Amino acid sequence: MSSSSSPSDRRLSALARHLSSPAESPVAGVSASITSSDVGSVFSHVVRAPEDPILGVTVAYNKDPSPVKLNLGVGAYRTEEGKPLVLNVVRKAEQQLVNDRSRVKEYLPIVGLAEFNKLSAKLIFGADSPAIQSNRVTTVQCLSGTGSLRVGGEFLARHYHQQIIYIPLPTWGNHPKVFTLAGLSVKTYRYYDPATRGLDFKGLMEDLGSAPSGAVVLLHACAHNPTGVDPSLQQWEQIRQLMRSKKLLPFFDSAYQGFASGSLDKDAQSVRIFVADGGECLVAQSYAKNMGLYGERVGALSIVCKTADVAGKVESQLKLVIRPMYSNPPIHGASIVAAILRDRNLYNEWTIELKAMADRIISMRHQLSDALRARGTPGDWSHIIKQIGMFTFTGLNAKQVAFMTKEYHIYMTADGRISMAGLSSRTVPHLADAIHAAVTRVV
Ligand code: PLA
Repeated sequence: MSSSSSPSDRRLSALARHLSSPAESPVAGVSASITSSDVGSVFSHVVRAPEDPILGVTVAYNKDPSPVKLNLGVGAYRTEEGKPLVLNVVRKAEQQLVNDRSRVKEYLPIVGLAEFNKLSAKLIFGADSPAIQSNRVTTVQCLSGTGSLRVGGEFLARHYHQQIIYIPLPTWGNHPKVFTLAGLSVKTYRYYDPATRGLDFKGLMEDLGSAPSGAVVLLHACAHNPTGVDPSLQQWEQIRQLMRSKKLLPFFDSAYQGFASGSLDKDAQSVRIFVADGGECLVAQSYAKNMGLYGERVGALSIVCKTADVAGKVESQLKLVIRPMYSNPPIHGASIVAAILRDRNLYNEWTIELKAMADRIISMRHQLSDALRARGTPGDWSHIIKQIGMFTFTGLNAKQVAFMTKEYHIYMTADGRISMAGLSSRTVPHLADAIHAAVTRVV
C-alpha cells in the first residue's frame, strides 16, 4: 500500500483484494457472461453474491418447512420456549418513553444522545473511572457494535499513523470486512489451538510480539466469538504489558458484556486493566445481546485519549466520519438504554434479567454435555462446559455441519459454531442425536 495513495484509492484496492480472497468464494466478481434475459440492463454484469456466512444461515433456515428445524446460527437469545425475548425492563422503559408527551422526534446531534454516551462509558469503564473523571474519553453513539467498529476503523484509517490492524484467528466473520472497507490493512494473530480447544497463548504472544510498532490490535473484551475462549486475568495482564511495551493500540470489541459471566463488571475487566494504566484505546460497545436490542441498532464507540484536549479534537473528527456516513444515529434504542442505565431500579432489574439469560446459556452447556455423555458420543466434549458466552465452538467440521442440516434440520455456521442461546431443554436431545450421528457417521 503506497503512502501517497488517497484514502479512496486505498479503499478500492483493499476492496478488490478482499473480494478476490479465496475465503469469499464464490466471488462477487466483476465479469460475467451476459445472458439473453439480462440484455438491456445496465446491471447485467452484476454477479449474484453469496449469502453472509452467519446471517445467511437464518435465510436457509426460514426456507426449511420441517417442524423440527432448529436455528443455532446467529447469536440471538431465545427463551426456553424457543421464542425471542424482549426484556421486561426494556418494555418498562419503552412505556415510560411513550407516556412522556414532551418527547419529540427531532434529529439527535451527530454524536448521538449525550446522556446515553455518558452512561455507556460508565458501564464499560466503571463508575469511578479516572479516565472519565479527567474527560479523557470521547464516546459517540453508533449503529450497534458493527457501526461502532466501522466508525472507529474509519477514524483510524484517516488519523492514525499505523494502518495495520491485527485480528484474532479465528474471529467474528465480519471483522475483516469491516476493517478492510474502513481502509485498514488486516492481519491475523494466532488465538485458538484446535488441539487443546483452548487459547494459543504462546502463539498470541509471539504474533503480537513481532507485530510492527504501533499496529492496532482487535481484542474481544469477553466471550470471544466464535471460540468461547478468553484469556485469564493473568494472561490479559501479560498481553497488556506486551502491547504497551510495543506501543500496540488496543481496539476492544465488547459485544457481550454481562453475557460471559452474568456480571457486567467482571466482563469489563479486560478493558479496565488497559484503561487503568493511563494508556489509550478504542472500545466498541453493543447493546444487541445484553439488552436484547438487536434490531434497534444501539451501541457506542469510545476512544480513551491521553488528555482531555486530545479527546475533544478526536471527537470533532469522529463527527466528520459520521456525518457523511449516516448523518446522526437513531433515537429510540439509545433512549431505552439511557432510561435503564439512569434509573437505579431499572438498572438492578436489568442486571437480574441479564444474569438469568447468562445462566440459562450455562445450563444449556451442561444439558448438552450430559446428553452427549449419555449417548456415549466419541470424543472429549468438555469444551462445551469450559467455553464462555453465547457460542460453543464444537470442533465439528463443515461436512458434519452439512450432514446435521440435511438430516436433522439443524442450522449452524459452517465452522461448527453453535449458538447455545438458541437451544432449550426441549431441543437438546435432538441436537445431541445429530452430533452423535455426525461424529459416528461422517468423518
Ligand atoms: N462483534 C462481535 C464479536 C459479534 O459477535 C457481533 C455480532 C458484533 C460485533 C456486532 O453486533 P451488532 O452490530 O448487532 O451489535 N455477532 C452475531 C450477529 C451475534 C452477527 O453476525 O451479526 C453473530 O451471530 O456472530
